[in-house]
Amino acid sequence: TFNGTWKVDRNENYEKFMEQMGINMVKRKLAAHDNLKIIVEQTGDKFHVKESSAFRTLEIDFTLGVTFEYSLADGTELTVSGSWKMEGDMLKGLFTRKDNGKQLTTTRVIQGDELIQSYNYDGVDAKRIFKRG
Ligand code: MYR
Repeated sequence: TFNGTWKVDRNENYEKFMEQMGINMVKRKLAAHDNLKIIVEQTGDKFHVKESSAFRTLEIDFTLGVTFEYSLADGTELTVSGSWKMEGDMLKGLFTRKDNGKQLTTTRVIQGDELIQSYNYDGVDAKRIFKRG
């Protein structure tokens, strides 16, 4: 169900979230308009995600329940480590920042024709909402 091409359509509270993450203002302004696109290919419990944005292109492979590392697209050395699991129709990610040990949780769910990705870090929630591209 997550398979396909998804382009970010709008954000909710994403700048506040990035601020809480410690991303500086210039990068926040750029990241709020990064034209993020993800292409998701799921085969069983394995995912291949092609990410492209104004910042970079990247291919990520992960398996549900298996820890991997992911570096954020903001150009800093910010790296998280964690994993995704499936709960019903929802992808739930639990990641830990390598620099400070704080947790970042994120979920992906399909609602109608949209993919909603929610984020929580240090008490701040945000969403990025994607449409099929
Ligand atoms: C993927 O499934 O696309 C790869 C793994 C994503 C890990 C999610 C980590 C959260 C990214 C937060 C970006 C916030 C930038 C301040």
